[in-house]
Amino acid sequence: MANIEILGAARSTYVRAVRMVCEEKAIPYDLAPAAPHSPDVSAIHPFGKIPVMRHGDFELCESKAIATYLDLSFPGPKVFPTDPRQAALAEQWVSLVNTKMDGTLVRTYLSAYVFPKGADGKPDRNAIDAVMPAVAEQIGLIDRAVAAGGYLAGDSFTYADINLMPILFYLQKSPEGAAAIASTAHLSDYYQRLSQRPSFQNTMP
Ligand SMILES: N[C@@H](CCC(=O)N[C@@H](CS)C(=O)NCC(=O)O)C(=O)O
Repeated sequence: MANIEILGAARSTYVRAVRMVCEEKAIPYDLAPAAPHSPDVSAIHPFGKIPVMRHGDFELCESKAIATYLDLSFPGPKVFPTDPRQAALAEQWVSLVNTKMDGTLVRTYLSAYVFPKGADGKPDRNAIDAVMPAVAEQIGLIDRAVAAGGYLAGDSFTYADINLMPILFYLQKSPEGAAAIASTAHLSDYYQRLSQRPSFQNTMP
């Protein structure tokens, strides 16, 4: 059987998450650099988003679906728990991050730095200030979530953590995001601990 082929850009948080699954499970894979809406990507994802995956003649899009396929198809540590409650908690956190927090933390806050729209090509200070209450609220929510068990879903590392870590990586590199994480009681430790994992180190953008 052919290697797993992940199409996408290394800088994408969603691409990094599926690559981290490959690394955690020691799945051989190739990263084929591809931009959103490029022909190869749009042939697989109906809205042209990255990552997409090829495995032999099987093609798949959407990071969570790709992660599930990898977890079910390959040996190695499970990134989706089998215990019903822990599995549901992992799903819950993937959903919360992808449907709400990605919009606030990545598409609004971080994008203000990556795609500056202010005067003189600088980041739009008003846009950043406007989103900061929501950023602080969501950082606080994650901080409380990891307080008890040290992970998002109970007391073990799951795809919920994998899905979040690439976002925290960029937050750590932005002034207000780094300050917000540094001020937390638990999230700061969580980030430092999980960022030591080889799957995270081996997928640096
Ligand atoms: N729901 C998708 C989201 C993927 C996504 O938004 N990828 C971004 C890059 S991080 C992208 O392709 N953006 C281009 C666009 O939305 O047009 C997934 O989980 O794979």
